[in-house]
Formats: sequence, C-alpha cells, structure tokens
Amino acid sequence: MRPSSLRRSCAALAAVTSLALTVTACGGTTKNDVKDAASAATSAQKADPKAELKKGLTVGFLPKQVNNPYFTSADRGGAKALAELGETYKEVGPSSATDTSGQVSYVNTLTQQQVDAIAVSAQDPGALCTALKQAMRNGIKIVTYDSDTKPDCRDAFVSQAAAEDLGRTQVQLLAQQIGYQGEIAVLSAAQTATNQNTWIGFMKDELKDPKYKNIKLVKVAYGNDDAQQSFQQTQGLLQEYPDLKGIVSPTTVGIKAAAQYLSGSKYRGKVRLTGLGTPNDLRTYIKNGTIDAFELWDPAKLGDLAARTAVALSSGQITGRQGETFTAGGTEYTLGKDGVINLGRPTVFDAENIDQFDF
Ligand code: RAM
Repeated sequence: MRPSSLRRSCAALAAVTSLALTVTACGGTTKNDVKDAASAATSAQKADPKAELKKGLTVGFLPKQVNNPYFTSADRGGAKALAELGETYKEVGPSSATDTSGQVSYVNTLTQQQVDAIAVSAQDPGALCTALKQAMRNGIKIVTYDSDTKPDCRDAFVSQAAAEDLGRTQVQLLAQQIGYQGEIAVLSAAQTATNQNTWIGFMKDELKDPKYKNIKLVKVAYGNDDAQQSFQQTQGLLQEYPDLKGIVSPTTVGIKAAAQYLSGSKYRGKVRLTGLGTPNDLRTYIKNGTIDAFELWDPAKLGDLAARTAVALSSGQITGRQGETFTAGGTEYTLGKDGVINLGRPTVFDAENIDQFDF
C-alpha cells in the first residue's frame, strides 16, 4: 500500500470506529495526536501561488440542509465551477438544519470515500471539529462556506460578506422602516448556527448606539430553518408582543415564513420585516407591501467561490494563512485573519430593483 493510501485507510478506519478512540493498528494514534498532526501539517506547508490547478479532484459539498433552496443554489454554483475546472462534484447532507450528528456522519463518510476536499456549512461551531480534524489529518482540505466552524478545524472560510456589515445593516434597515421607535424581535435559524449567531451579536452591538435608544429588542426566536416552525414562531412573537413594530430574520427560510404569516394577517404593512432572503422567495411580499427592503448575496457565487477555494487549497496555491492570495473566476482574493475570504458586499433588494434578480 502506498504511504498516502495507508494514511487514508487508517484515517478512514478511525472515522468508522470512534474518532475519539485509539487506533492501534495505525501506530497508536490518539485524539491529541490527531489535533497536533492536523495543525502541524497545515503549518508545515508553504503556499505556491504559481502552482497549476490540479484536475480530477473530488470535492464533497456538505450544506447545513439539503432541501433548502438557498443551498440548492449555492451548491449548484459549486458544481458548475468544479465542472469548469475539470473536477468532480458531489453533495451529501442532512435534511434538517438541527441535525449536527448527521453532519458529523457525513464528514466521516466523505473521509472514508477519500475525497480531496470538503466544502461545509457548519450547523454548529464545535460539533464537527473532531471529524474535520480527522479528515485534515487524512490530507483532505476543508473549506467552510456560509457558516463557519472553529478556525483550527478547517483550512479556510468563504464568508458571504463581512459578518459585521451584515449584522449592522439589517438593524439599520429595520430602524429606518420603523422610524427608530418600538419593540423589535429577531427570528433566527438554529440556536447553534455560527453565521446567524455572529450576525445577531453585531445586531445587538449596533443597537447600543444612542440613535436606537427608543428601540427595544424583546426576543430572539428560533425557527430552525424549518418553514412551519418559523411560521409558528412569528405567530408566537406577535401573540407575546402585540406592540411589536418589526422583525429581523437573518435566514432565507425564516424571512419567507414570517412574510407568509404577516402577509395573511392584520399585521401586514404594520409590523415591518427585513433580513436575509432570496428575491424569488420574497418578490410577492415586496409587491404586496409586507416587506420594504431586505438583503442577500448571490448564493451561487458563494458556492462557486467555495469550490474554487477548495481546488486552490488542494493544488497548494494557498494553505489558509492570512495574506495569501489566489485568483478565482478572474477575481483576486486575499485571505484575511483566520483564513477568512469575503465574497463581497450584499445587495439590498426593494421594489425598485427586485425584478432585475432571478435567484
Ligand atoms: C438560510 C441558512 C443559511 C443562511 C441563509 C441566509 O438559508 O440559515 O445558513 O446563510 O439562510
């Protein structure tokens, strides 16, 4: 057996058994060895920006949730980019956004299948770490996209936009819509979601500015990126807080369900709603006055950049360190602190521009 395949089958064995156990047949590897080897492997490599992109790589996409149209678009963008580069795309993933153990199993499966790289949107910041480190030790490059894990559990994170910008601008949008006055609530996705929790942290910080002194955040509710739960949570918010003036929902599933609820209720046009949604999901609600404006990036472009980042990592053009640069689809990207790559700025959609977008 070639050393690399031995390395891979040992890691695969560890993945099949329990990742926390000692794998004696492979030389007594312990959990700590795995962690150390993963970080040592990364720090020993040097980026070669001139390296040719490898062909024939297999990149496994593992979204938070497979039946979420946002991830369908994102992963389709990834598949298209990989086809263009001569690589193979595959997608696996849970159907619920609160199935962290399911995500762990999928990482282990991709490790056993010896893919070259994994692009994953993490449901939980820490839950995937052991499995991801095992994959990295096995030579698999890990890119998080959309929702990050801890920086030492992956090589790079492709972020949809600067998290701080996204959090602050959603509050700014809602504050303008309610005239800087009244009670507001957040309708989020899963309670553990790294991306939503980071944005909510910046929303709370933005609200500390004295210009929002007459706005009160009364509750953060969780709809778990499930349409029915998000609908019920919206209903519950309005029962609990009848004076509510606005809702921010930083999830495409949440904002759509909240819009559906508000649109069919006496609150339409009275309780303002903003957040992150797709133009195709929310066009009706912009046109019927339920929503004034909301934000998003193009999910397909996020998937495209995640795929190209995975290939750049697997080809040795980048290793995940701050300051490294690479070109993806004609644009040069520079890795920021902790290996974060920003896609760009989000678009704000309203009645004026919504018909120009189709995703
Ligand atoms: C949902 C998911 C995803 C988030 C978007 C805005 O589809 O929670 O992680 O980025 O909304």
